[in-house]
Amino acid sequence: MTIDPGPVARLYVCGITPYDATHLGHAATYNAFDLVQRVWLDTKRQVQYVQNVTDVDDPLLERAAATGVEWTELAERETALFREDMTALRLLPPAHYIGVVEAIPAIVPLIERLREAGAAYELDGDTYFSVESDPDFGKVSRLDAASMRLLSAERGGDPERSGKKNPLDPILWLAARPGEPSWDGDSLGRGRPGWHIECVAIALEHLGMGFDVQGGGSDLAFPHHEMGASHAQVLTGEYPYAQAYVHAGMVALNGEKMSKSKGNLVFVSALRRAGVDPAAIRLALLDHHYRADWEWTDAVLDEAVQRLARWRAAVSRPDGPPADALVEEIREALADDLDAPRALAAVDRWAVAQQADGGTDTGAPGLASRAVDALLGVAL
Ligand code: 5CA
Ligand code: ZN
Repeated sequence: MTIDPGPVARLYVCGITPYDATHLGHAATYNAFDLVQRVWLDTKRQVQYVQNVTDVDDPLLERAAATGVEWTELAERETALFREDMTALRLLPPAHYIGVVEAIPAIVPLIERLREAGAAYELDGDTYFSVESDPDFGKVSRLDAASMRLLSAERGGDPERSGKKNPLDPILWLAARPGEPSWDGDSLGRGRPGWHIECVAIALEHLGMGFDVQGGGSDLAFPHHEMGASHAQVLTGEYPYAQAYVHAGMVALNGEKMSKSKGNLVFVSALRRAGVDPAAIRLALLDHHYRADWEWTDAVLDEAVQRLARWRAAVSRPDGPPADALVEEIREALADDLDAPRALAAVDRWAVAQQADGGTDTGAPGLASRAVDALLGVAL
């Protein structure tokens, strides 16, 4: 797929649900979109990058209740840690970092408009979106009905609930439950928003329809990005919601997708505390193509640590072989569907040549180092 934004590129990346620390799966996904941003900046575009934080949601409320912490406190603590981790990994921050709770006043009127348009309906006080109201429903994930149904049940939907028009219909507004936080929803009554409409409200407010890239991990293609697209397309009567939906592969540990619900996690903050250089963590992530599913192992990190040492040794020399071609190779690799592993291989070759016969270009180590920093986010 070719993604060719105008002078102002618009990027929305789904943010974390802050009930636990950032693991390497999260980091890999945000690393992928950081590369997107760097490529756009390098090609002289401005970037409007928006990210949300799902600071109220079922798993967050459950974790808070189970650990006896206020849900707001848990969300604040984990969001702060996420931001520290992202800074340590040198991921460029979004221009707008928006919490769902602060977006509720923008979410409510969108749901009301969907209801007025006949695209939403009430069920025992809750409000659902009717997927059949969008003629383009299904175009994001291109899945068959059976797969959609399966994934809906796995990923926060409730296809088994009776009374729904279509089992896939997602919740827009959940009526207040005892003991759970709720907000004034005007004509919707007290309650809290459904997951997909949250991201839509934030994206439409800060980017508008037809933005360039909606990003996230591949587990968000359905239902999250599919439903978000439908909500927005029905709301505005425009198509598409995003020009491209870009999904990063899943990082596994011990043969299974790293996930907070399974608990098979390696945390960025734990590695940092153990003294691992964040630049090595980033190199470990960069050594996998963003679309690939891959497995985190100690060997992956060891190789990255060694590579970082080799690169640092190479750029610390007073001179070396010319690096202009290297800069172009990195650029070309990233322009080719963000082929970061190919970019790393190019730097490896330069570093090997540097060690082998030196070279006399006194500007080369500095140029190589600045290119690796600017294009790959790794400070040497
Ligand atoms: N708050 C929602 C998005 S609005 C959410 O999915 N939060 S999350 O904390 O579960 O995930 C944050 C991001 O990390 C998502 O893009 C998700 O697709 C990605 N992600 C989660 N687990 C992994 C994994 N094991 N490998 C790669 N990416 C992952
Ligand atoms: Zn989202």
